[in-house]
Amino acid sequence: MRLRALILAIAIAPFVSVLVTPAASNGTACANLAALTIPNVTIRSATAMPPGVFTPPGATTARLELQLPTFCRVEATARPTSDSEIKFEVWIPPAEAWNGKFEGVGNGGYSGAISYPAMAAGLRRGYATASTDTGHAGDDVKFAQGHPEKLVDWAWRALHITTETAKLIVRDHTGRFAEHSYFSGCSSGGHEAMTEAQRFPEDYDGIIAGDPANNRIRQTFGFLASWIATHNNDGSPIIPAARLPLITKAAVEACDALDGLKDGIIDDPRRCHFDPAKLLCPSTLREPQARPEQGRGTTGSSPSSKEEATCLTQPQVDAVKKMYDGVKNPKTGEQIFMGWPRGSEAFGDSPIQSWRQYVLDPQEPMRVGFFRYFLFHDPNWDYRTIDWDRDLAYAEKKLAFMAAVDHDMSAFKKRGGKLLMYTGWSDPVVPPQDTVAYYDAVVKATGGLEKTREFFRFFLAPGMGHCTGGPGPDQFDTLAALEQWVEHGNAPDRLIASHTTNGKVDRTRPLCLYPQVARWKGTGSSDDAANFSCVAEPPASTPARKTTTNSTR
Ligand SMILES: [Ca+2]
Repeated sequence: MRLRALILAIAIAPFVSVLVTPAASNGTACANLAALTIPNVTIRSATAMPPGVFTPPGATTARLELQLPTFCRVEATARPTSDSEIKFEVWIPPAEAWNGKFEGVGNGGYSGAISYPAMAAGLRRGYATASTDTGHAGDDVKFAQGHPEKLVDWAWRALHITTETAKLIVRDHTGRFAEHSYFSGCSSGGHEAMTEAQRFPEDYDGIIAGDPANNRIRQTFGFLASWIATHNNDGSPIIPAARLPLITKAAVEACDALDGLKDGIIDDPRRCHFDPAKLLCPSTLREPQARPEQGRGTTGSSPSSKEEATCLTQPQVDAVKKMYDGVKNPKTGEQIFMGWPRGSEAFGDSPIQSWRQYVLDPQEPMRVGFFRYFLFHDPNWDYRTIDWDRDLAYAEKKLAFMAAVDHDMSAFKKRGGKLLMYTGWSDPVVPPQDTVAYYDAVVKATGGLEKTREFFRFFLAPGMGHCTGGPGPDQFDTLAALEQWVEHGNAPDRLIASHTTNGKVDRTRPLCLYPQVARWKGTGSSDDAANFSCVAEPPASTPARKTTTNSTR
């Protein structure tokens, strides 16, 4: 549309066309970018891409195909060390489509893949954009076995080098540096976001950190503790995956109304104290009387299969409690890592919408390779020998560069950077309580909430899972909000989020500026964001009320 307006303007007033085409490129033609001589960087290809379907390299299904406008595609490899092989791509819109800005996009898990869909989204919005594979291929942490520099590349170096180099390539092609630079990532991308803000505050003007896995070392200890707590000695899960929805249902029933609105969402799991013992099977309850010699959790009795579908055995109850409680240092009592919130047990069908993907389903503790390949350099290390005190201290000393947990964000604040963080209150992968604790610590180090909000704002999404999904509204435009903040000084007080079922929006809500919470005003549809206020304190006693539409999804 912008292009059409431009052509029209030129047609009407050709003699002033020079005034309306400031975006005309004075830079190097796309194909000629292959001749750039950036130190330690090889440009593998530079191609002017026609509009149409782009199939990401390695894509095996049509589902992964992307419909793209025309752009300049640059494929490159950076080798900052002899052990490095950091692949990245830079996509640049043509002059008339470029919004003058740059967006770096983040990765997931231990990555090993360029984030093509996120690049596509940036390109469609007019951004020049870049993504890296973080220096290796695939999500298996074995990549760093015998390759300590590749671990550094993954932890921080690949993204920083990609960012610096991409900005230069954009400049060389367009003839000018981008006016603003943004970074957007969730999960590991959220970790990358925090790394950039803390380690390289000059890289980005605005940063979006979603469900950040920035407390990476302790997160890995959390996965280990959770796996041990939920698996028998033979490696079989104590809690059958099929039993998880039962627990979520009971937790939601117990805590839904705490926020004054029965809408199928636990607004703040910190205020929910649902006890899974409420689900204990009646026959198990009778067990101590029948056979008092048998201890808790060791009973060999099994409730009838009919009961099992609707209740939990004592060992299952114990395992669920350990998931909620997180892991403590047995020597000092310190909370090593937060547990997972009530409501995150199973709220959807896919394994990542429950405790399955990162805790219950794996045959061994998730990311056990962290200990075997990064920390102890012993592929045969037995995870049941973990020393929660000394091994954690050793890990935090040896692998400190793998986490981004600095509370001092003053350098990013001083350079005028803006950071927008969000997380889902039902996240079963990165415990939201850890993200809350991190923000609280930054507030303390910064000198209070107001001073922190000047550059760092946090939004919690009730009922949202890991980056997306869940019964709560999970779609919101963080980039638009951040652009308003960085470019116009309009700091976001709320984000309007929507929830869709079968492609249709069936609920909108404000996500409020932490620590504010969204409260229904008492009139109008409770599925319409307009009928909610962001308030500092929840009302003392608001009677529970049914929603105006279906409350269970
Ligand atoms: Ca509720």
